[in-house]
Amino acid sequence: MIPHHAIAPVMLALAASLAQAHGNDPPARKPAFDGAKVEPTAFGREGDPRKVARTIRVDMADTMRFAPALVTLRRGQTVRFVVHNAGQLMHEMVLGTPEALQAHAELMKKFPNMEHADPNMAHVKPGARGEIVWQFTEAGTFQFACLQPGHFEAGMVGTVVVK
Ligand SMILES: [Cu+2]
Repeated sequence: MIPHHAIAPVMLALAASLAQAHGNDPPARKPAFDGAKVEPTAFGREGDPRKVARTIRVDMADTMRFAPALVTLRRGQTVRFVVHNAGQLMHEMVLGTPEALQAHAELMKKFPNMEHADPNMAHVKPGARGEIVWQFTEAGTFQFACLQPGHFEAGMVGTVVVK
């Protein structure tokens, strides 16, 4: 039998790491831009903050809408989205293909506290603002969505057209 005093510190450490992985802690911080680590996707790639050609303010509200809900860009442009949350609820802006966002929304329903902090997303607390710097390397029609459980289904989706 292992004495209790030997187990307690282990249990505490385990509880602390679980509390970090779940719950309502501040969302994990995105690492700084590293060009060597950028992975291309069907809708572009993480943008270099030094090469931003355009800044677009996006407002999110508890009406489950983005404003603007339609953004038109040129292929190759690096854009900084400055994402404001004017609501009382947590919101987020996640860029992707319609298919990927749909799949991600399904996953969020199953795992509402799922931790994710990728370059294509900004989680924004009420009254706060976040940022996404993204280079749209492919022409096409893409989307941005709030994947907080129920928000996507309520219509919190916008469109990015890259020409
Ligand atoms: Cu939302």
